[in-house]
Amino acid sequence: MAGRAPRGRPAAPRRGSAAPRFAIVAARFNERITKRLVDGAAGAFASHGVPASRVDVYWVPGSFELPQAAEHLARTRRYAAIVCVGVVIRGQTPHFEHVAREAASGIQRVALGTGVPATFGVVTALSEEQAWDRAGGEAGNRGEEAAEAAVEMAEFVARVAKRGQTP
Ligand code: INI
Repeated sequence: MAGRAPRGRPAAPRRGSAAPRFAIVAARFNERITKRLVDGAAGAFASHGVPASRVDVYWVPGSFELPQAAEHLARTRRYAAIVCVGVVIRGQTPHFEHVAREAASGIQRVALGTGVPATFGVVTALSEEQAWDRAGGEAGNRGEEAAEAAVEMAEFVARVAKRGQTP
């Protein structure tokens, strides 16, 4: 059953050099669908008051490479959070499970290992139709949801750092 991530409290936008910067890492495999996820993520950032000039988009070959790129970006300490988007479709490859699993666990490992939130906007679908549904169709947009999560997690990290305690 398709579900959507619940929306969190919107982060108050900050202006100037203190305003947070975000990265979107996008997998080129199934590029036409992934572009919709990038658009969804960019739209969510805009709706939270994050200007496009503070969102950098990076493309990598496939979802397997998403954690590698996210790790490099996280280590720069330039980003408040990193959104990873990609599309993995079963049937296109016998290594669907490997790609999907490594993308998911690798992205989580980046977040836990660096302390920079890295969110999962990877569509894992049984067919191309299902993938479109999750990229701005009937079942929402995983890129948008991952950007929403990134804004909320960036806000969480900033609050904890400011107060020195869990809010
Ligand atoms: N990468 C994807 O993002 N989605 C897929 O569906 C996919 N399939 O089907 O193979 C895919 N494979 C490429 C993989 O992510 C790597 O780029 C490749 O194995 C090189 O490391």
